[in-house]
Amino acid sequence: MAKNPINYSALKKNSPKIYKLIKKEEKRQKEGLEMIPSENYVSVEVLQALGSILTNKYSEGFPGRRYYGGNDVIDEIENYAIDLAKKLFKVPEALVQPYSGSPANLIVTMAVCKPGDVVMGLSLVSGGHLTHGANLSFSSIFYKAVNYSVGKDWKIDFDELEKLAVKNKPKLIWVGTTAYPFKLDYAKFRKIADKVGAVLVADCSHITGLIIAGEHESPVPYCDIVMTTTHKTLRGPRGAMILATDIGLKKDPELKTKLERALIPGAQGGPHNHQTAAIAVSLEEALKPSFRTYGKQIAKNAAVLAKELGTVSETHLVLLPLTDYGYGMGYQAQYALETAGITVNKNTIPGEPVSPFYPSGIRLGTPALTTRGMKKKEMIKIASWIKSALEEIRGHDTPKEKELRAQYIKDFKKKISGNKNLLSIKREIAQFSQKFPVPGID
Ligand code: DSN
Repeated sequence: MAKNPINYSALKKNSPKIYKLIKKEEKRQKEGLEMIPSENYVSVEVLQALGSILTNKYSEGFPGRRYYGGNDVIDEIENYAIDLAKKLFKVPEALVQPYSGSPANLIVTMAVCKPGDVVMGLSLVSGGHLTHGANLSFSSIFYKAVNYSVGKDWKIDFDELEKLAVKNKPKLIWVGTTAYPFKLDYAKFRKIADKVGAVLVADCSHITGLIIAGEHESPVPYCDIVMTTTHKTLRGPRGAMILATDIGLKKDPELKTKLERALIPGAQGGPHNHQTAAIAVSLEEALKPSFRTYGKQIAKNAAVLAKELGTVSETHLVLLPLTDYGYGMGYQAQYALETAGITVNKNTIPGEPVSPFYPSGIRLGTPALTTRGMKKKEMIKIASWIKSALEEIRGHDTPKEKELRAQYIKDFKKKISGNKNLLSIKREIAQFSQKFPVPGID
């Protein structure tokens, strides 16, 4: 990793308000433990590409086929990013312009389906994503969404999935998760998709880094299309890529054109060229052998963390039920941990007994901590801090009466924000974190 050459002197002088807020956020990112599994720390090189003058240019269209002039350099940048994506994922076609994961999933759905077609995805409460058919998302507003779920063992229930697919004849089946601690069996998904004639699309955003590291199987040999965000385990800037596989193109030679049209004019306008360049930089990084080591370490760390917390993980994340601590404890746990300098997110658990707003679990991940160089010893220490912090939420159950909940949480926050144990953990963590640098932050 390069030493930090990020210089904010002009911002400091001329936009002091934003400068100070950046510095405040730098302190939070450096002194705390970032454990939201979809977050990471990008390299200085990625930051530099992202902060470049490439943001000044409009480039609607694709390399060699732009609406505006002056795009020769942008074409080179985008072609380079596309080539790197094709090489890394071993696919024949790649689109690197999607602004982020949700627009990318809209683009994929528009390319594959007509409004009203059936789309199937894992339910939100089972660890799926909003854009795979959740209520209020475009995916259920403009399409007929059918959700499959996980069984009692928290693993995807393939019997249910198959029955639902046979009954509803989906045009598209999503295989992808946001809060699922197990490996995915793409071959089983393929078999079901083939049985009902569905297009199979992987949204591997969360686990892309693990796939590159060889820790998880690649969806490319099984799926028609693969979508990944670039800012999670892949450790690039915010953004996304859509990859068309050999299977997908063989079945539908028009697939690339359909995806491009759904992107522009379908869902987006001009690409974010600074983002494209930063994606290229992160793909260069992901092609290095050191990235394989990084990806493997993410999974090793998550397995240790899970074991210490009394559960299991085959991925980069731990989905921790808090039912032993009380009723609807996710919110309280998130806030108590934040007070202690540990950032996680409250999360529903399969069969959620309370509500998505006052859920019964938390989701924690290791990608960002692993980027800082933490390993087994540190995971054990962090698990002990987490367990100690969670003791402080006992007795603070979410009220059964819905109308009392908002005020209860307000009062809880006030009470816990001065908790001595949590504040003492926060000081210890700030000290401990000094040893693990964050790229771009002195
Ligand atoms: N918000 C992302 C996550 O945290 O999993 C998914 O889009």
